[in-house]
Formats: sequence, structure tokens, C-alpha cells
Amino acid sequence: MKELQELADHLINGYADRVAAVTQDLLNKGATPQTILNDGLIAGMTVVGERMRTGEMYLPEVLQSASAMHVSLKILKPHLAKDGVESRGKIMMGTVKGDMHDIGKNLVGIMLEGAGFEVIDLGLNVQPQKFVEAIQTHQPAIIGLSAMLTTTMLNMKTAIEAIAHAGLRSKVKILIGGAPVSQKFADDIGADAYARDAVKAVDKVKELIAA
Ligand code: B12
Repeated sequence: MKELQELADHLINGYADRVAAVTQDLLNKGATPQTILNDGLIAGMTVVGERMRTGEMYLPEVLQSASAMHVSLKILKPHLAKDGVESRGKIMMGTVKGDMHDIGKNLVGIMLEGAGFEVIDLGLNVQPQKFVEAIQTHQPAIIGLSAMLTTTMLNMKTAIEAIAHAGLRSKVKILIGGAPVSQKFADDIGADAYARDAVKAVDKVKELIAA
């Protein structure tokens, strides 16, 4: 579909208005939200990441692409998330300390809501102590930690240690995700599970809830 390529191109160029218009147009034409997400938005964001790595795109431009993605996700959200489903459990999400990437985390949250879970979003750059306090307040069944940098992924360990130190480790299951992390890293830092993407995250959450 040529509109999907257009969507990716507008996202790369950071044209939020055009991204919004093409997203809506694709939905009107019957494209599924998953196709729009994977073949338009994520395809575009992959190019942005590559250009960022090679120095062809700088932070202000990447931020424009990121906000265009936010706009599109807002349009897709009601289509990805089904309303009126009884909550299957409470999941808390947060991007760890020092990390300003929240698109992936937000997407995982949207997919979990779509699968019927209640999602409490602590946002980004979440200090370990904030995770501890939020667990005490909200008592989620699972906490999802996100990190996108090789430097900040280490703060997942710090967050898990703070949770353990507060005596809460046995009360909450910990799921981790984000581009630099892996199953091995999850094992190394004592997380309960790892998921590669938002779809796999929903499967893992269902497994953890059932366990
Ligand atoms: C957009 C972006 C930014 C934006 C973020 C805006 C925002 N609101 O999120 C801004 C401009 C702020 C930014 C800043 C920086 N960025 Co940046 N950024 C990206 C970029 C291009 C896209 C990330 C993204 O949104 N992807 C789309 C989403 C849908 O995918 P995702 O995040 O991977 O999420 C999926 C999975 O990982 C998983 N997942 C994610 N979280 C979780 C959580 C759980 C619990 C689970 C189960 C799953 C899960 O599921 C998600 C959905 O399927 C990536 C490159 C890339 N292609 O990944 C670089 C990238 C991550 N950034 C990078 C860098 C270096 C930086 C900076 C250090 C640059 C600088 N010199 O300042 C700063 C750091 C700022 C900070 N302290 O965090 C590097 C990281 C390198 C590394 N290995 O450490 C990357 C890989 C670019 C590159 N190729 O060099 N960035």
C-alpha cells in the first residue's frame, strides 16, 4: 500500500499533521491498526534510528518524528484497545531512571489495555524510589520496566534492587523490555520475564498472571 510508505516518510520528516491525516485515511480505507503500526510507523522509526546512528539526523529532528508518532498512536489507540473489558489485572509501566524514551513503553501499555488489563503509567525517567512508592500505593500484579539505552538498562537492576530492599519483591512480578535488553539480561538482573515487543509483552503478562 503506497500510503504506508507515505506514512513512514512523513514520520521520518517529522510532519505530525500529515502523519495524522494519513493514519486516519488508512483506517478509513480499512487498514488494520497493526499494519499501520508495523508497516508505517515502526518501519519509519527504524529508518529514523538508523539515520540517528549514522549522524544524518539530529535530536531535534528525532524528537519531531517521535511527536508525530505520538499523534498517530493517539489516533490508533481506540482501535488497538478494546473498551469495556473487565480488568484482568493491574500492570504498572515505567521507563527507568535517566531514560527519556517512552514510545515503546506507551505502545506496550496500549496493547495491554487492549487485552483487558488496567495500566498505571509512571512515565519516563522513573527513579527507583518512585517505583517502590507506586507499588505500595497501587499494588500491581506486574511491573513493566522499559529502557532503550545500553547505559540506562543498568538502572533496571537498580530499580529491582530498590523494590527488593523495600521488601516488595515477592509481591510483584517484573517484566522488562526495550531494544538493548534480552532474556539473558533479564535472568542476570533477576527479572521474572522479558518480552521483545508489545505483542509478546501481552503474552508474557498473561503467562505471569496465570503462574
Ligand atoms: C525516538 C528516539 C529518541 C527520542 C525519544 C522520544 C520519546 N518520547 O520516546 C529522543 C530524541 C528523546 C531520543 C534521545 C536519545 N536517544 Co534515542 N532513539 C529514538 C529512536 C529513533 C526510536 C525509539 C522508538 O521510539 N522506537 C519505536 C518503538 C515502538 O520501539 P521500541 O522503543 O523499541 O519499543 C518496543 C520494544 O523495545 C518493546 N519494549 C519497549 N519498552 C518495553 C517495556 C516492556 C516492559 C516490554 C515487555 C517491552 C518493551 O516493545 C516496544 C513495542 O513493540 C531509537 C532508534 C530505534 N529505532 O529504536 C533511538 C535510540 C534508542 N536512541 C539512542 C540514543 C543514543 C539517544 C541519545 C543518547 C542521543 C543523544 N546523543 O543525546 C538520547 C538519550 C536521551 C535519554 N536520556 O533517554 C540510541 C541508543 C543506543 C544505545 N544502544 O544505547 C538509539 C538506538 C539510536 C541509535 N541507533 O543510535 N531518542
